[in-house]
Amino acid sequence: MTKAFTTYLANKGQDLATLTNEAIYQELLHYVKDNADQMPKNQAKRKVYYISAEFLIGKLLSNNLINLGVYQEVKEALAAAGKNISEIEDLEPEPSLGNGGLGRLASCFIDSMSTLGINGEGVGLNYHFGLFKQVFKDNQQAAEPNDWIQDESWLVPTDVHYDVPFKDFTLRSRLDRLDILGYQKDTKNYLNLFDIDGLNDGLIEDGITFDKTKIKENLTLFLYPDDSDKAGELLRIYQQYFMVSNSAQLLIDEAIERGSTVRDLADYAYVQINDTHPSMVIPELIRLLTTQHGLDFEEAVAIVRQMVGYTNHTILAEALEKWPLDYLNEAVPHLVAIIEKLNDMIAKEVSNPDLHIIDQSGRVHMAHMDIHFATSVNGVAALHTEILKNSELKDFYELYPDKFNNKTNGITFRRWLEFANQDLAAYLKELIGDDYLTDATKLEALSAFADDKAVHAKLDSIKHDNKLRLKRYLKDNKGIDLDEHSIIDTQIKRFHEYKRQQMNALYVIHKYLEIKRGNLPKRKLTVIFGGKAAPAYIIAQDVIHLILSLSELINNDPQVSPYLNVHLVENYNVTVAEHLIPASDISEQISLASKEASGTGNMKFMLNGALTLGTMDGANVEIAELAGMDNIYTFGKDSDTIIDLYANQGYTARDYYNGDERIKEAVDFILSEDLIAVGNKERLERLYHELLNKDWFMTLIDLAEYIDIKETMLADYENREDWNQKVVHNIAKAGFFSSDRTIAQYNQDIWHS
Ligand code: 26Q
Repeated sequence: MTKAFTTYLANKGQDLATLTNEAIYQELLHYVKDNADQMPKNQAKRKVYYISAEFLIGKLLSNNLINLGVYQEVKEALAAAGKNISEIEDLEPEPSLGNGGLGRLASCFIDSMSTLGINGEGVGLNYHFGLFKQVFKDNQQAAEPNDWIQDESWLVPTDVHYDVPFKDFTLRSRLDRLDILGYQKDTKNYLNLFDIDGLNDGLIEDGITFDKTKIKENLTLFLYPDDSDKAGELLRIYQQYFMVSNSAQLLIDEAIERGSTVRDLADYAYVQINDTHPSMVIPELIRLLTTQHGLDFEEAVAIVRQMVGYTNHTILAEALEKWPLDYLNEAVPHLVAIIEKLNDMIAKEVSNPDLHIIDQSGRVHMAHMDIHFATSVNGVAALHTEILKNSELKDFYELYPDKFNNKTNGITFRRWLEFANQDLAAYLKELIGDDYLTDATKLEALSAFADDKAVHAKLDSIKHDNKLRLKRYLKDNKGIDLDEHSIIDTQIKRFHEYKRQQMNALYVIHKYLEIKRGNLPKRKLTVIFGGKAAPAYIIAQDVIHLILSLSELINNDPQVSPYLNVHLVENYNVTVAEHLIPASDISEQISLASKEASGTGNMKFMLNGALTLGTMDGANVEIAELAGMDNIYTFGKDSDTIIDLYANQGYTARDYYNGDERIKEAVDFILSEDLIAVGNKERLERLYHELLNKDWFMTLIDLAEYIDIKETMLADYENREDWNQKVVHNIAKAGFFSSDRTIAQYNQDIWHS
């Protein structure tokens, strides 16, 4: 039983009213850690190891308080002492152990594993400076290290160490853990983050550049350091091997401790491989079982074949990892010997060389290795899994039809509703009770209120309050002045051409020109972007530059800014998302169909009462099915059409540019004097030529439809009754997207834990 925070403080002779916010934060940290300490670790026999290079966990204080069931009580105790819990939350640094969707998904999954009482843990790396911190200078992105680890943090040190052998040296690991508490659950799990002892942050030079060759000192400095050169790629291999060797050693040790003879290892452990970044765990387990535990090669392979599953998160060819054998030989030659034997095994059974692990140019296809040796191969949304089966991995599907399955992604409602949107959560409890926190399908009871005007009014007022809260946050932290009376239209995600932020930017230009011509909208529109671009991804940087330049031009134009504002929020992260999503009216999910595996932001917006403006891609398809086509705004070419166009090289950007005056005018504006005056000519020219001459992700193919449907949506917003009816239907059907559902399916179909 959790003791009250005030009692805990009183026992230490402390009084809330006299403590500073910093001191309260420290006390809360210790209070939660003490509670977690007393909780037994889940001990179920078959343990799931969710290995992932990324865990985008977000701040932990409030999430832990919610899961302990004491958030309201602590919030009220603080308020009674004249303190504000959100000011205390502000003091916690946000770790940036992930890029985006895949890392955030892993974090929702470990929350759900604990909540469902599954013995399942995350395993990854403790990057001390995480993903870079994004800063804007001269309307461009620059990267700085995010120094997130403080003396007192959520990390719990352990005395677990392993030796990880590389070609020329051996690195000793250390393990720090985070307690992962389930929602109102009395057992806990861990997020295991491996690290090295000799890390040297003195290697960091300007921004996030550092000596990539000093592996013994740099291994856990950054997440995905720039891999645009060989040293960067090699470092990635070192990181990946370090991660999986530690995972494999931990898993075997823990299984033996729980009674395994190693021959029955698969009864004690299951490894879920989160994209191909941890794929080397397959040969590493085989190596350990043969060299340290006395099994012969065939026995070891047979065991490993029963205990790993692979999740694919992308169909972009460039993101599928293929490591040159030469590189692997430089870092981990002992693994190459095993990978070659595995490849020989497969080559004997499978004649088609396209399905082998090692290709003719000596590159190791990590996904191929996974598919051959996993019990399960899954995609992350229904459409994505169909595309894997019917096109991207068709030959593999024909070989192993039973391995392929879909697990549509989900999100944890504790963070994305209960915490992020406290007013909405409280109102839902008033209307339908709080069962939905543990059984999300209970939200369906809301449908009964779809036409209820009092409910609509309350939803409007909650949204408005969330806009005010966002306004304060953006003013205090990001230097942005938000108009809380405007329609808030939000696109937050990594910058990538396939996600088509540039299409949204072209809409903004169109709208700007319309306003300039005197076609004034009924209500002001605020278009908000957030996201980072990989430092080596030039076009994505150019799109960021376009948006920042538009923002400067438009927000400072007295003729336009009463009707239209554009903001790009600096250093988008989980905390920013927690503020933006509950305040948004429109959720931009406009990827080129077939390219977004699932998306999870789309689910968060739906749950928080924003309406989706999206293509029929990823999980948008399921959102449309569940909410009903009348309750979401879809547009654009479908995935079959796009896949055909790629197969036949059937897309020419110029045809669309020449075919619609609005498109031509918007694209041409990129090179207008007005924009060049605030922007960088070289970047704008490069983007203009890219859009006209290449446009690999087909921005222009859907732009006309996008403009039209967005206008429809803005007009529909004025009918508050219809709009709120759609909002209610969306929230009511969002239950399917709980990560508790997703994890229950993984456990039932794959893990059998
Ligand atoms: C690969 C090779 C070299 C360097 C980096 C990488 C790399 C790094 C990160 C490849 C992929 C990623 C991340 C992918 C990712 O976040 N995918 C997203 O996963 C979400 C969860 O399943 C989906 O919802 C998104 O649709 C998908 O884009």
